[in-house]
Amino acid sequence: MTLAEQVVQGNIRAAARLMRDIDDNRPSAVQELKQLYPHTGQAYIIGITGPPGAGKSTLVDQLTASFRSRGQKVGVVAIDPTSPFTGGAILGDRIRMNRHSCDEGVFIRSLATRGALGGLSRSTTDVGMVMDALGMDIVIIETVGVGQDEVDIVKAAHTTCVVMVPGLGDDIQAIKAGILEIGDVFVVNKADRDGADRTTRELTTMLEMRNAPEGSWNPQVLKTEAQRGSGIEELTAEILAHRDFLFASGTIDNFLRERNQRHFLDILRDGLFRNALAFMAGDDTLTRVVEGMGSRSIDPYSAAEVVLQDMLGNRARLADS
Ligand SMILES: Nc1nc2c(ncn2[C@@H]2O[C@H](COP(=O)(O)OP(=O)(O)O)[C@@H](O)[C@H]2O)c(=O)[nH]1
Ligand SMILES: [Mg+2]
Repeated sequence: MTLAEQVVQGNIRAAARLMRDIDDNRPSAVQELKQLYPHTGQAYIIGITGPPGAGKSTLVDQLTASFRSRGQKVGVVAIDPTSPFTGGAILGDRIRMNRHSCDEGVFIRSLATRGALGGLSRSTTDVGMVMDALGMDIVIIETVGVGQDEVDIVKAAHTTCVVMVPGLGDDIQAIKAGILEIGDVFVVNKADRDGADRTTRELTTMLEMRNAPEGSWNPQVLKTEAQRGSGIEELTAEILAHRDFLFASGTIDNFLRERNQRHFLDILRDGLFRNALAFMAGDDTLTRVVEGMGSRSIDPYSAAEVVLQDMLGNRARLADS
């Protein structure tokens, strides 16, 4: 039996092996993912993003418990963009999630690596698909909301929760509009700290100032204390309300179409880039281009066009530029 077949049958060890192969960028993983694909699309994906230390992992642990008590199986993908060798945050995640470690209905995976090719967003999608095919009803993706990679990751989630903490003060103004745009639910965690109400008010005001189109989802700002588990039921209910909205409004169709298009284009971009590198590996093109650029005898625009034309072997299909 292939790994994919075993995963579909609910084999947790096979899932873990396939995720390792994905991490290691093994070509065999792609073959398995092809087989897995028809069995995906069932899980509901929740993205949790926010600055480091906001309490995301603690919140994920509480949400996991909350969905488990509703009889749902939960997969967790925790992404830490720091070096895989520091281990700190990941170890922390493991400890925080420890109470679920004997629960067969919970599957936790930390991704620390940032592959040279494909990127974090690709491997997160792939790992999420394995959890989906394994039969997890809910897949929670925790990511530090800093860069474009992370924004791309949460865009793949059905519901995205942006986690903040009190006392950001004026910094809250510095939060990129992009973060406001991607949030379906906003959480002010550490509500036991001073300034929680103020942060909640500021966030609410910022959200109200957006010109959201008529009939679109209206994100709420909720207060939680992840450490003590307060506000978690309300948060779960809000996530489920957003899910209901997606389906009842038909927004889900557009969302899925856009997500599938991004997924395909991601893979295509990877493939093209890989091919270009492999194509140039056969000769000294790369060295010649770089040296030519140094003496300004070659410009990178023309060089890239030539490589693409040679690689694709079809000049007519390339757009004029
Ligand atoms: N005071 C307070 N501390 C919290 C709360 N939730 C989490 N923490 C603590 O904040 C720290 C960072 O939490 P963690 O979940 O690792 O944050 P992450 O980096 O966003 O994943 C830990 O020491 C948590 O125990 C809370 O509601 N109140
Ligand atoms: Mg964390």
